[in-house]
Amino acid sequence: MTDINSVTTLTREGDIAVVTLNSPPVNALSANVREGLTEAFNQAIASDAAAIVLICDGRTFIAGADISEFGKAMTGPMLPEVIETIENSTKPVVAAIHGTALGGGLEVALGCNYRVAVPSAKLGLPEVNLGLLPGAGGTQRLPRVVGVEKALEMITSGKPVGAKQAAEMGLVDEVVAEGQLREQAVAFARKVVAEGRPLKKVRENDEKLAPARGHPEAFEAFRKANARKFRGFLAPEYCIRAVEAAVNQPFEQGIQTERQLFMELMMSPQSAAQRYYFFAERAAAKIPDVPEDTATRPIKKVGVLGAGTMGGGIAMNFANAGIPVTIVEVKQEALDRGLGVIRKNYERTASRGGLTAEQVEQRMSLLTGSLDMNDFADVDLVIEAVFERMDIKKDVFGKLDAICKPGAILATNTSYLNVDDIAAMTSRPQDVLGLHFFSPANVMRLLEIVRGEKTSKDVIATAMKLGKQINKVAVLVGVAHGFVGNRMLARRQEQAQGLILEGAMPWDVDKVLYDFGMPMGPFAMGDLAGLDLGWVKEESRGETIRDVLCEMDRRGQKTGAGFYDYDENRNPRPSPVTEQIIRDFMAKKGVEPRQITDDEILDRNILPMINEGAKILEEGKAIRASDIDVVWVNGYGWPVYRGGPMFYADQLGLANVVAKLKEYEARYGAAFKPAALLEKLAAEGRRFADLDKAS
Ligand code: 3H9
Repeated sequence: MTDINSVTTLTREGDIAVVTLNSPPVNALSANVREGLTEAFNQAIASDAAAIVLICDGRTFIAGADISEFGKAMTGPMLPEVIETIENSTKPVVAAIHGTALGGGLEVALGCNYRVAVPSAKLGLPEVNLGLLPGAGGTQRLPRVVGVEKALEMITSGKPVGAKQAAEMGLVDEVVAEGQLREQAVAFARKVVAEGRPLKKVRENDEKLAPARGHPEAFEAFRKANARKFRGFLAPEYCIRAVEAAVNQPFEQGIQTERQLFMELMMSPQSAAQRYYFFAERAAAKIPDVPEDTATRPIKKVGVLGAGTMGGGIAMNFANAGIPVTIVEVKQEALDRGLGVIRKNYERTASRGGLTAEQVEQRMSLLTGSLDMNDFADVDLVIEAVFERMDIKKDVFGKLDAICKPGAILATNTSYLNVDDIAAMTSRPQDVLGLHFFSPANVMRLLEIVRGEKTSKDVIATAMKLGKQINKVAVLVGVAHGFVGNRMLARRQEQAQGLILEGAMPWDVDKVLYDFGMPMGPFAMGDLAGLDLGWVKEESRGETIRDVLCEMDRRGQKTGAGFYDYDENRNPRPSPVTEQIIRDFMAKKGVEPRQITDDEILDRNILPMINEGAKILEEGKAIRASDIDVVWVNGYGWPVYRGGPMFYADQLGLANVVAKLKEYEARYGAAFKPAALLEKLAAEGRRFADLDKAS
């Protein structure tokens, strides 16, 4: 065995040379790995070995370029050069893949002559998720292996394919037995040698490109079909152009085009935001005072109180993860309705091919309905999703305290209320916390985990782990009205409501936020959620626009009208009725409508949110600025290519943010008074990101 460097070894299995990488955690292509690969391949090629196998130790094959190196000065050989060394080998090279071959990792594998993989392996080009394109030949080689259509799909979606599917596409030459990758890859290499197969390089095979030549309309159709999904993003369009180059240009020129497009993306603010976000999401999983090895409590059975939309959605998460759930409701009718809705949801997924009929039944069999809270006696975790009123929640927690076994975790799904006040109703506040799911709870990935004053560390560790298990992005937040997400949203809502009483129409406000990249604006969102959410007819005094709309039975999409009018397909139209209501309101208040610019609309929606984010940090209600961004990207559709509100503020420059807030404060008052932390950072020329680095 030869140690090439600290992360690369070269060994022999008889006549086969084996290059092994071992660079935890994911064998990313750091300078060290690139150097090791180059040297190992040079030596193996020069040796008398008949063929070469490339394999990785640890949990995965190469998971891509080392993202932490991006934006810094590069040292060592560049990845395309490394791949060229491998591709120019005079003897066959076999990539042996387990775990994930992603991005630059798959590009290395495409530089090999053959690829073998274990069934659990996944192969993909996820660069688009980082605002990039595969920049080491991936856009030129993948279409040569799997054809243009499949390559476009893989590259622009970033979604990996499993080994079996990869084999069907021709991306993997042989699927080998799990746990026997090394032996099987060596055996495969021997077979190639024994059969005297010609040394074919991916770059030389243009066969699968031919059908796309002279058909630019196919690319146009692809753009059109995905326009909604790609809206606002730069990278997917660049990916398409690179694949077009693969089709229309000779390989060498295509590689140049790819490189140029890659470099442009690499310098773009969008990619900077998306790369930041990649690490932000991973940072959120780390809690400074709860070490990663904190013992967790086993969660083998869950209870959910309430079978409404929220409770049902929450229960589905656990059934999806194979954890049995007891759902308790007050009335049989409500329980039946709730379970019926869950079944319908699963059946809808099944009808689209997402689940088999057996899987639907299997998941339903994990859900047990009951009318008796005493059935929570044996659960390890109970989540209440009852009506959002403190007296009701307090009553529920008193009961749960009496019923649940010692050590069971008691969680509230409240969106606003004080978790400490709820915990105080129990004899075990250390076992109480908030698990704030977002609607629809079976779809939305965000989970705010609310840490009460007395919540114990092992309960937090358990909740964070469980969050991952049920495929959520969990963010730990502190007790405050609306926690992180809704607290910031409230500031935006105040401004949006204010703007429509000064001269902007709801659709004017919505358009600015939509164009900024949000999936919809506040008024379209209100119509979707239902304007009568939390509205009580008997108490309505026509004091707000919403009151008037609801009194007219314009309660949003479900009644065919709200702020907007809707056609039978729920397409919105600006509503003359709403406009008149707003005008009447203004007239009554003696307000003269004025022209409000799009810039002001954007500032007034976004700046108070950033300011509130600063207050949240000041009060220690979020651990990091980047955690706030994770909340907004996952829970509220903040465009990931803008990183999140706090990253966006850093990009605007905090001094500019403070200056603008002061300008608006002078015009509109205290709602715009800059938070002390924001003023301090701005004065020191620092960013929110600097706080995170220090933590
Ligand atoms: C690329 O390849 C560009 C090329 O086309 C062109 C170049 C010229 N770099 O996610 P986890 C860290 S772009 C650096 O928690 P999992 C991660 O931060 C790249 N670090 O584990 C974390 O660190 P920590 C294309 C990386 O099991 C630790 O590894 N590739 C990288 O849930 C564990 O990660 C991608 O976009 C990296 N590439 O998931 C793949 N990857 O423990 C990105 C991971 O300190 N990676 N880390 O927090 C992934 O999708 C997942 O990490 C993976 C494992 C599926 C591999």
